[in-house]
Amino acid sequence: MPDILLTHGYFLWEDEKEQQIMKPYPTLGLLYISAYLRRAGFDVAIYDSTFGDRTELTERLARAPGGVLGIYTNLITRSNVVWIIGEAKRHGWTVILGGPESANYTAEYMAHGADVIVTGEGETTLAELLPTLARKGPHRLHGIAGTTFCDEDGQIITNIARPQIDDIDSIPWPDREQIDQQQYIDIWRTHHGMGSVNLITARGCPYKCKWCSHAVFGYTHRRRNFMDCADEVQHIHETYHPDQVWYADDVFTINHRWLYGYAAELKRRGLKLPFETISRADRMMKDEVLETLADMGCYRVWIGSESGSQRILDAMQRAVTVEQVQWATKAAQRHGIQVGMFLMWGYDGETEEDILATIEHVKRSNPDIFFTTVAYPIKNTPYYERVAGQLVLEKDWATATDRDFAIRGRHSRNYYRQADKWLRSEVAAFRLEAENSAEAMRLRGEAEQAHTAMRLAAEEVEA
Ligand code: B12
Ligand code: SF4
Repeated sequence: MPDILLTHGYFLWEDEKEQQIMKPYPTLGLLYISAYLRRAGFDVAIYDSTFGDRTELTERLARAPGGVLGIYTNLITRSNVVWIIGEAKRHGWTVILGGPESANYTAEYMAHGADVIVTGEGETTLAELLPTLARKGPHRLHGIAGTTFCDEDGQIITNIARPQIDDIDSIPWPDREQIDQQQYIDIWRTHHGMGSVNLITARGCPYKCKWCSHAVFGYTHRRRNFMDCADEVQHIHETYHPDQVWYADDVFTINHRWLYGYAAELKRRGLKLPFETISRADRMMKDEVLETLADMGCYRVWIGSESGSQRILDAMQRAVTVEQVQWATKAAQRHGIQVGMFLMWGYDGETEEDILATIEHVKRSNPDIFFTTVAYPIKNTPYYERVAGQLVLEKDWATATDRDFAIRGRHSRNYYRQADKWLRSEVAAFRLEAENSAEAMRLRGEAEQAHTAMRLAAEEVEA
């Protein structure tokens, strides 16, 4: 039996929405943990639930009762994780949780059977925790920094926080050999013509956007040495032959000096893999940065644009201006890089005027693609604290997610659906104006209808 079996609660074959999109990536956190623990001499196995199913996982737990199971948790997997905990406990396993979600709900997860919750980075904590668990069991873990557990009297004990790993270059690369990385690439290739592999070049983000969860890395920002990143990309290229990579960093262009050094190193090695990534407009405000990205093979950059109203951006503490987003979008496109934009409806204080400002902003920026969401409060974020008094959760905690919170007094979901239609029709009409004025006019009519429907829905509230 391995010292630890790692898994996560995401099952691709149960997710009909994602099966339309088909852009799965492995959970890097588990792969990092596996690599670190194996290097330290532990025996680690991974059950990658992305391509697995519940029966197979249960069989695995039943086959070797009494082991240690580590589960990655995030916002959308709560009900699955609760189910896995139940199965694991039924077969006598000790359950450790980690990742951004369990850190926010330690008491709730423990009430559902979890033995230990790890907060923050998992590598060093697990390396200390596993031998202690084997020696003392799950109720005498006093002093193991970064953990919460239940003592012999049934008291929940939270140990001191563990300092973050100073030198992230000391951590080995993600253990991609432990999973079927090829299956991810094949799915991408079948559905998008391009096989893709994800990697990160940094941990954490120092910005303080109020709705963003910093449960794992706090507000630190630690970058890897660009030589080591180039080695990893070269290894990925030579081992898996993907057609592209995805830098899953929070803000890929945060450090320009690093970016130039990294780009030069990739160039020196003749490595030009197309890639997409996420950044912030204010960290893309130089042609040199965009030229470098394009030169490296960047074909799409995603920007959290959120709102076209400066008032709302400021309320979110985004630390960016509407003009910066517009400039960065146009400039990236000028350099041949597509821009994807994330937008958010319904942030605290948003008015119809702000919604109109967002529509005008999207028209003016004209990104290649944009996605919208209705703002939801992730536990332990400043946004959550701000609306905490208005939150209503109609589902049972174990089957809900933070996305299911209704915010008392906020406009209804229908209101934001209409706002979304208004935006999409306006932008589509704007894009067609020059070449197909009849279709543009039809779309404008649709936009007007949606706007009217939104106004009619203005009195409907969420809870
Ligand atoms: C890339 C990314 C995505 C990608 C791909 C996800 C993937 N499979 O790789 C996409 C775009 C698909 C995505 C989607 C979503 N994401 Co996302 N995503 C990220 C991002 C930017 C990087 C993830 C990553 O690779 N991190 C690097 C690794 C090393 O860190 P880590 O996973 O946290 O792992 C460490 C620790 O958590 C811990 N640990 C992890 N697992 C375990 C297990 C055990 C047993 C232990 C002890 C420890 C442990 O140790 C690890 C190493 O130190 C993070 C933010 C971030 N910087 O982490 C957000 C983040 C995880 N996403 C988030 C959200 C909200 C979402 C969505 C719900 C958004 C939405 N509205 O749809 C969806 C959910 C989709 C899904 N299927 O999970 C939130 C989660 C908040 C929360 N409380 O759960 C985050 C934290 C962003 C944020 N700052 O708010 N995401
Ligand atoms: S939204 Fe992006 S920039 Fe803002 S704090 Fe989160 S990761 Fe950082």
